[in-house]
Amino acid sequence: MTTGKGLKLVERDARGVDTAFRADVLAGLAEEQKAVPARWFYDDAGSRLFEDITQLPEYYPTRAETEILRGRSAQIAELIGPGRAVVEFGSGSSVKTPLLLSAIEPSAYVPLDIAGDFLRASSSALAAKFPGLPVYPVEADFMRRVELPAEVAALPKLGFFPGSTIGNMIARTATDLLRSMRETLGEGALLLIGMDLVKDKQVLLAAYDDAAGVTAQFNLNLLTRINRELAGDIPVDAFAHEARWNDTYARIEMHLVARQDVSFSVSGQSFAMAVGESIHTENSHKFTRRTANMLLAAGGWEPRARWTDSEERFSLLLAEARPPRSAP
Ligand code: AVI
Repeated sequence: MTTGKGLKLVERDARGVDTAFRADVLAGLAEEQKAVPARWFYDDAGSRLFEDITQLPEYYPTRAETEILRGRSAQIAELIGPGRAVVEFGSGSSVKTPLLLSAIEPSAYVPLDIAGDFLRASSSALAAKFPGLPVYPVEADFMRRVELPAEVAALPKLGFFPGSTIGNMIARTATDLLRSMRETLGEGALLLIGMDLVKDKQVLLAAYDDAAGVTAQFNLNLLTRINRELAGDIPVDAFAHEARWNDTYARIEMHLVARQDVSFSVSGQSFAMAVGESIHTENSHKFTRRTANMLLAAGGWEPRARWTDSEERFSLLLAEARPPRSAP
């Protein structure tokens, strides 16, 4: 895989198969607790289903974070100040990104995303909304340090990572990402990051297992994608969506549970599952004020400010990349 402007990030074999997808699926299905990384949810159908999830009555994070960005824009702007290059980790949402950009008078906007087509489409929509703002999309894997465009090199930076996407990573990966963000943005940079909060288990379970079954479709779509792209014959109807609360790690887990004994093949390899066995497809960690601060600190970021929505369901944190201290 290569990174950088204009280079292809998805490696495909002679038959057009995404080799990283195949490697992750085959390795994950061979594990005792079968697991597929959540990033593979987002093909076209999966991305559309995720958009639908954000509109569900049970799925509060998007509304809660938007409420914070709208209601606290003056305070957020005062702490961030004008003239920063906003570097968004991901293509940007059509609602949250404009709210931030109109609040803080930035001097440039740099969205980073591995999915080039999506990046280009959302960047031009945003450039049309903010005609005076220079937009420099960069097609890159932001899990590693990214070379930012020369045009923003001298500008102070603000990283933006909304949605509690950090919660989809285990602590080690989340720490690595925060460190990479620090390397990408440089010392003195600020980071505005969304982190979903620990709350009543029933509220959390409903958010990940909605009455209309959209989250179930989102989860099951992964099997449809595997069948289509990796020559699989998984009997999708033989699996059920399940959301579980893991109290040890304070996270919602999504699983696809076999409703009967099943055997299937993917890319020519055979697998079998007994009734009740599952494929673990996602973690969504939930934070407290302290665990959020601890994670930020582990990644080299000092917490500066924190806002929550009126029902204290979701938090938005502002942190600063300070030089490491050698003593307490
Ligand atoms: C993208 N991410 C922050 C979502 C979450 O809440 O963990 C993905 C999601 N999975 C099921 N519903 C939403």
